[in-house]
Amino acid sequence: MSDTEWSNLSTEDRRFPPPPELVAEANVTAETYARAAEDPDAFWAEQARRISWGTEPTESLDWSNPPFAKWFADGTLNAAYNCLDRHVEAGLGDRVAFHFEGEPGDSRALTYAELTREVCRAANALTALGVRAGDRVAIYLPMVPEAVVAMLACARIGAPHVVVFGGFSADALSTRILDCGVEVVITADGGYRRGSASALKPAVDAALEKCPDVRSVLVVQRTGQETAMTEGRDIWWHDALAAESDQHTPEMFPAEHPLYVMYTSGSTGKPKGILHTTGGYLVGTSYTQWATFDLKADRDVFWTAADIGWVTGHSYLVYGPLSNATTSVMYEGTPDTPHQGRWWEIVEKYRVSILYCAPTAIRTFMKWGADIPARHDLSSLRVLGSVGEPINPEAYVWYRENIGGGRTPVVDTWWQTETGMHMITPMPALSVGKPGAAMTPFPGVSIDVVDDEANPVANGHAGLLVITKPWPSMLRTLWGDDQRYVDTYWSRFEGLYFAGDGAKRDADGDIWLLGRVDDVMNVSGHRMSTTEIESSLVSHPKVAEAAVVGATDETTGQAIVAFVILREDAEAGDDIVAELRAHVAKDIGPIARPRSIMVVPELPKTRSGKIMRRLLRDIAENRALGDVTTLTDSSVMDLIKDKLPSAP
Ligand code: 6R9
Repeated sequence: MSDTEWSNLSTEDRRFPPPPELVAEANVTAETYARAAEDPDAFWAEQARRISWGTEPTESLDWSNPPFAKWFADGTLNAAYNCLDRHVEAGLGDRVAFHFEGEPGDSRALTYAELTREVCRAANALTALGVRAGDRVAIYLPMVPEAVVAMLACARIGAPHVVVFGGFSADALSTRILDCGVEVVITADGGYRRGSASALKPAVDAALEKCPDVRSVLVVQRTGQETAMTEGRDIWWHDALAAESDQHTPEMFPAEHPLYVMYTSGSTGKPKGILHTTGGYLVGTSYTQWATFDLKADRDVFWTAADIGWVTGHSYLVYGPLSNATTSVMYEGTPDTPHQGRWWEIVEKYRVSILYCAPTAIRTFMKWGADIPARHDLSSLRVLGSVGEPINPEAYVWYRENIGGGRTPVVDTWWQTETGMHMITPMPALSVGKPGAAMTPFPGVSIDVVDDEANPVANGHAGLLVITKPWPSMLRTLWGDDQRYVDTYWSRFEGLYFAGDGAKRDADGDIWLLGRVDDVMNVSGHRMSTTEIESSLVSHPKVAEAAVVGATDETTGQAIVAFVILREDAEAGDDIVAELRAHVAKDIGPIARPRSIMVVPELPKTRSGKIMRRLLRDIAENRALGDVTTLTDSSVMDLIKDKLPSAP
């Protein structure tokens, strides 16, 4: 059996055609795909006209020095102007840009006019601190509007921002500050999380002990808690902004001017600083947000329930929505504070029409039970999105039925920090949805599934996901490490971008993601996808979440070990393990039956909701735990170990 012959036997044949009222007003039609396929360069040049340029670009892609792409290279623009001023100039100043909902229940609406003035003040304040175009600024904030203001102020003056997730440690922050040569940091006293104020500033103080080059720290006051300020270095954000004018003339920057660096963990070694530049990134995020969610900016209320410290927050909470003059919701806290219906209360309050979140959130809501969303009026919702991991068919159908009232299409969007924008997704007003499948390459994007020799696989087969042509919002390199960029993404196959994900094409040629290639299991010579076995477990009525790993096994090479979280109303019972093993064997085949199944209270996750299977493998193989610094909550590993009867 060749390395890329996967055993994928599961079948899913439920289908959901698009609702007629969406079809009648579809943003994207079959003709869009045809036009994009015929001439991708011309197609992207057409999309570039969504953006307001200082100097219009005369060409789309410059691929003369692969794999280092340039897009719209002779154009100039200002990203903040595109997200703010131009909407105010067009008479949309009074439109709400953000309905901010704080965890304690405070709320605040910011119009485009107000946001523009705040960003101008902040841009002036950064300039006064000596920040110049090209200087990197770190942003370490909770989910508050100032995070958006800070990002756009940086963009406005051409200073690439480096947003570090507020849940990361002082160590993670200092590593990123040092790698990126940051001299100015924007943070807050603290933020609200799980019902109480949690401090942020002490982590900055600790991080900066290792970062002597940081000369200024702007501190947003969010919680009002006691905060130590270092004389000569720390300044309150509100004082700095109050001292500045709310007028600022945006400078036009070349399209390839760096917009931001976002760090993402590699499978080995230090985090990778993904570099995005201005023109292509803005065209890509703007067009995809409009197309994938069938956005009607004059009436939709859009909610990306993701942290700003994740690429989803950058592309679909900030740059995409704002460039399209969208009204968005921004929520600070956790979904169960003060009660498990908080999200649905927010949907009802703001009449949210498009909701975009991660499968992990959906599975958590499944665990809590359908009666909780049922208590709220969710009739405003018309499109639902998913991102971050493969969405199990059962979670997809639950989402559609219990959140979307059985009306709403679900778009499962596959993309990466590196791609900057959606790359594979159905279209809500066109596709006949298949639960669990991301389905179709985005118009103007070229995707393939190949075997180990880079040959495209036939329909019905699985292999490795590659991107075969450059796209506007692709990463340009890894910060300070061109060689690692080439090695990581462009060396596996000549001329193809290697995404690191497994995928299969079904009989119709539609794409199903199978999980990271480094998570793939090999059991008695069968290459098995963690995703498919997890989906089978989640399809059992008693299971809310599942994580599957391959543990070394003397006879089979690897053995399937599963960790499951039961639904809140499920009776565990003594025979649950036998019941679940039999269920998988029946659903997929005896080869997929897990060797052992452990019922656990929590699973280790990253900030973007990805299960850290590496840590579960450590447990399954009885090893000391590896690095836990990117876990949202490192105590879950103790919780899991405590609950285990006996690790195999
Ligand atoms: C946006 C984001 C990228 C990795 C990616 C893949 C997984 C994301 C997915 C998905 C299946 C989807 N992933 N979306 N897998 N279906 N719809 O998540 O970026 O944090 O860089 O992660 O996430 O494995 O390679 P990032």
